[in-house]
This record gives sequence, structure tokens and C-alpha cells, in this order.
Amino acid sequence: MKKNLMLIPAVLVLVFAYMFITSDNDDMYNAAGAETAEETTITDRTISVSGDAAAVREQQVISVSADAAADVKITAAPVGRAANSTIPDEVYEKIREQNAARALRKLALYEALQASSDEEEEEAPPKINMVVDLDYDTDVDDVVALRIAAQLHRYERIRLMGVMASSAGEQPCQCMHAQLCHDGLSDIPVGMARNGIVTGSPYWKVITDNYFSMYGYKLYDSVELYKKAIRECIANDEKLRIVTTGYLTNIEALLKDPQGYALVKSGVESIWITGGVYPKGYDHNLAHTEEAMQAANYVSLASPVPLVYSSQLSIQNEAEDVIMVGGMVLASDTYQTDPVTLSFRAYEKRNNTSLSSGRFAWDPFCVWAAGLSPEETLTHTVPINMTVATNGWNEFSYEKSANSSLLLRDTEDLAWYTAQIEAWDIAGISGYSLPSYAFIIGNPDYEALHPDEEP
Ligand SMILES: [Ca+2]
Repeated sequence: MKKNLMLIPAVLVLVFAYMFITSDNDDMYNAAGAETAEETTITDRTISVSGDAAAVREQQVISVSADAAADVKITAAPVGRAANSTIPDEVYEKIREQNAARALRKLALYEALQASSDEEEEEAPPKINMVVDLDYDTDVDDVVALRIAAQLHRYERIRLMGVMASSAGEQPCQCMHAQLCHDGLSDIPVGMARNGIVTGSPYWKVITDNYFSMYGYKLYDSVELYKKAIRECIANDEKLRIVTTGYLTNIEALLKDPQGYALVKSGVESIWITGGVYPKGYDHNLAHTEEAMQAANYVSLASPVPLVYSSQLSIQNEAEDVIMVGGMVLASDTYQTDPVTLSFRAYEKRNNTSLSSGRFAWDPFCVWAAGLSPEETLTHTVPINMTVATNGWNEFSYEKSANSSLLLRDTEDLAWYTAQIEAWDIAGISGYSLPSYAFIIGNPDYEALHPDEEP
């Protein structure tokens, strides 16, 4: 079981790596004849399309339909692009062409999967209903975390039912929507903080300027969006998993809402919280302001459902080496137009620093671990209680019967975690050069490195 689950990300990466590597020299899949800015018709088609092809939807920025036996129509979904976009026309055109070619490859893959699914019946892993609640402001690990959530949704491992901002105002909401537009997920609803914490951001403007579109933009009050998502889960006889990478102010407001507490109790499976220093220390998310501290304490004491804390231990070992992510995006983003790249460059400029080897993986690690199985992410939990003292220091204390738990890694091989998370960061995102994919293939195989760990 463990072996099979661990194979999933490896297979996923290999499939996409293979598709990208083989595509560029393969005329069979090349798009031809861009008729309008938004539409490309494939005329030189040599793959066969089954009757279900009309239902196939390229999940990134393309929809695919077969309206005649001989033609496949590729339609680019509207990608936000403000008048003051800094990304040149020819770059957009190249990205669109790559998307069209990728859509055809996806059709081929879809058919191959259809054919193979008749032969062997593999049980699909359960899809997790998820809302991700980000501060998405000063630091860039939130941008990578949102990318991971989008990717897990695109690859049907989670159902991303909404993203929330815990920093105040509509700006972070517009920016998150802009990033989701780039990733082809403009229909994901966005929740604005009711009692958000006022911050600023080096990257809100550049991502919003380039990718914001009103298309699909659905802005809610965060508490209302939480309630909507939970009610939807309950109606389907399912539960919601909440993941936070910022302040807990939205969750506090939800628990204090007249219907919120009961809804959480009956419709939320767990709340995963990025934050905390083990065994004790100062953490930004839990203590940045008086409101943040109060929210952290309130949620830790009042939550009727289990909390899972992803503390600094998740990404850092005893030697204080840290799991870094995002570096591969920077290195392989051919046109330097990915929202992750834009945010990293803006952060570098503001802080006069270099992020070429990535940024600390605090937020992405938590989303990644919450979206996959412990077997796939090599993680486990131990029961724990958490409180925040008036001086802002949090403290974790082990208690066998605690309702909450601390997320821990199974191994100190930090490079393995970086490679896994980065594979999700860039899999199937257009505009990426080949070396990054070759690099992923070249990563050491975990089981080969740890032959004794398998039973
Ligand atoms: Ca954050």
C-alpha cells in the first residue's frame, strides 16, 4: 500500500516530464492556424478522439471540444490581463500556443487512461474537500502555497472550495484571484477577511496588474464562504478540511458566528494550521498582533474539531537546515511571467536579497501535507496542546489524549521534501523550459536511498 501510494507523485512527474520532453520536436501535436486571439483550431490531428472528448476539460487554461470527427477545437479560457500588463504580447502568444499543444497531449493521455482503466481497476485516493486560508501579504511562501493548492485541485487530489485572505481588505483577494486566473482556476471563490489584519505586500500589484480578470471573480465575506463550503460538504455527506497559512482570525470569526460553531462541528474534519515553534517560541502567524494572538488562543481552545499544527519542525532539522521551495520555478520559468516568479522578484527587490535557492517552505509544506496522504508525504502526527502566552510566545505540550496534534516528518532527508513539493509547483505549468523536468527525473529515489525503511 505504502509503496503504491508513494509511486503516485513519481508517476505523475514522469508522465508530465515525458510529455513535455517529447512534445517540442513532435509536429503531430503542434497547434496550427490561430484564427483569433482566443481560439486555435487543430487541423493536423493524428490522435483519435473518443465520443467523450467533448467532456474533457484541460484543467489549466484550455477547454477542449470535438465538434466533428476530424477537428478538435481548443479554446483558451480568458486569462486576466490588465491594460497595464507588463507581459509582452508575443509572450502571451507563446504561452497560448503551448497551452494548445498541451491540451492535445492531455487528450492523448486521457484516452490512454481510459483504455488502461478498462484493464486494471485501481482505487482512486479519496478527494479531500479543502479551503485554504492565507495571509498572502508580506512573504512569498503563501504564493507557493496557493500554487500547491491549485495544483492539487487540478490533479484532482483535492476539491478546492475556496481561498480566504486573513490579511485585511480586497487587495489580497484580487491578487489571489489573479494568480488563480493564471493557473486556469478563475472559478474558485475568494473570501475577504471580516476582521483582517492590516498588512502590505511587495507583490500584490505586479500579480494583479498582469493576471487579474473579472472573469469568474466571486468575492465573499470569509465567514459566509466558509459556511457555504461546509453546508455543501454536509449536503454531500462529506467533510471539509481547512488549511491556514496565516492568521487564525477568519476561523475565530467563524467559530463565533451564530451558525458557524455548529457547522464546523458537524461539517469540518480538521483544521491544519501553519504556525508555532516547538516546544515554545515566537511565531508570526500566532502572535503578529494582539488580534492574531487572541485568534490563535481562541481557536486552540474552542475548536470542536482536531487541529493539526505544522510548526517550524515541519521544515527545519536540528542543524537548522530548511526545506526551501520556489527556486525551481524561478530557474525554469522561461518567460519569467509565472506569478510565483513575479512575487519572488518583487520580494527580492524590496528586501535586497536573492531567492534563487527558494524560500522557506512553511506554508507550502502544510498545504502539500494536508492535501496528500501521510504515506505519500512521509509525515505523521503526535498529540499535542498549544497555547499562546500574553508575551506572544506559543507553547506546545504533549498530552496523550489531546484533540490536536503536531505534524512531523518521517525523515531528515530535506532534499526529498523539496523535490516532492517542487514537482507539484511546476507540473504541467506552461512556459517552463525543459531542464527543470530533467532535473526532477534526476532526483534520487527515496526508497533506493532508504532500503531498510520498507517492512
Ligand atoms: Ca503565510
